Amino acid sequence: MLSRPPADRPVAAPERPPEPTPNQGDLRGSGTAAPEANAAAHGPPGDGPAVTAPQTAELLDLHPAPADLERLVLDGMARQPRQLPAWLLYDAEGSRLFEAIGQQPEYGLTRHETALLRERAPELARSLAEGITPAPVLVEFGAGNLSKVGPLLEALQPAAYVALDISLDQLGPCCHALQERHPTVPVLGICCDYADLDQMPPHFLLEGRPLLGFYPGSSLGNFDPPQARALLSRFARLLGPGSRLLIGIDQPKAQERLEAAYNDAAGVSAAFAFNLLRRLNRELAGDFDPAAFTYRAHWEAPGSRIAMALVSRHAQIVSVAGRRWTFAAGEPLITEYSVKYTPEAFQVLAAEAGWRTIRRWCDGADDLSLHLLAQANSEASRPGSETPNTIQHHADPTPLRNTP
Ligand code: AVJ
Repeated sequence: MLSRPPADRPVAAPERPPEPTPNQGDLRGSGTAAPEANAAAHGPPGDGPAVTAPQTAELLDLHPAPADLERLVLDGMARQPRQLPAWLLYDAEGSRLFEAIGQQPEYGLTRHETALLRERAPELARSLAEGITPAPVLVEFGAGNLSKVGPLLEALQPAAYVALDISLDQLGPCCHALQERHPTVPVLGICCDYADLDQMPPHFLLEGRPLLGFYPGSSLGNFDPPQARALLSRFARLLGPGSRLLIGIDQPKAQERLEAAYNDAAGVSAAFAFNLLRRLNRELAGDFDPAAFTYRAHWEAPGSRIAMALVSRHAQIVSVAGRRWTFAAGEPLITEYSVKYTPEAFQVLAAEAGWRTIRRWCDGADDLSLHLLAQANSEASRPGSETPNTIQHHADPTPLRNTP
């Protein structure tokens, strides 16, 4: 576990707007009031006063301190095979490169999921919020550039939107831009690592209202199944009893298609991995020579995953984080895994973390799924009109298909 940096590192924190719900006590945002504090009052959609002033998104920075980074890298380099946490890929340049990956023809995940979210937003919002009162707060995990949540915000009109992400460079400007586009929904951005989730500082937006989770992009695939299970349990604890979670999951498909998606012809996936070496050189006094590595992404059927690695071209010694490390010729440094789940396998994993699948939506080709989960042991997880495990197909209502 990361030792958490102090919780009070506000970047910009508008004053808490007047809250219509009881039971708020004197909970305060962990930030301090910014001079340009927003004067608008917010209520649940429909019964709040009109917004009269432009909003400023609030930002909290809980990003791991450099000492934590160093320890993570030391741990990762000492593993066999060497493997670094995938979120290290997302510095400012890495976030930019990941956006570019989403535009590569071979990589359909971002495009298809975004389209599915846009086309199904009203239905998704209805299912997410059914029977939930008062107006919920929508919490997005790994929100990135916030490019996916727009249609859901419009359809759901939550009491607030909280975006968690590891990259503050990206989160800050994107939160402000989103706040401008959605002036009636208070936006809070929290820069943190998932290890922080169990010790979130109290914040009024995360108290006193039902929380709905949103985790698109199949980012769960970066974790191995035990870690993924632990993360889903952590989400359950953060969101609280009765909450729901809408999660995007990429599915297994033909090996050639999968490998092409992570080896795009333009070389953006490779550049994304190589950027990690530049980050290590810059932030942890590394001396990696990118030319001494090649990028490789291949399908590992037993783990149902793509393994992405930088492979040492020859025997070499590299310094990073104050130590020297030998690489044998051909030795990999794993930059990330991308685990793919069949709908059935994902349901099992989710159930082990206490989540019941209410519905699944998929794209026309059934390449990826959006699963709506509810906490298994809560009353609120059983909206009367929904049949458990209903599969909602996007384009054609063929039965659930077994993917290779
Ligand atoms: C953000 C983890 C979903 O695994 O498809 C894409 C990351 N890395 N290409 C994925 C990624 C290289 C992506 N996730």
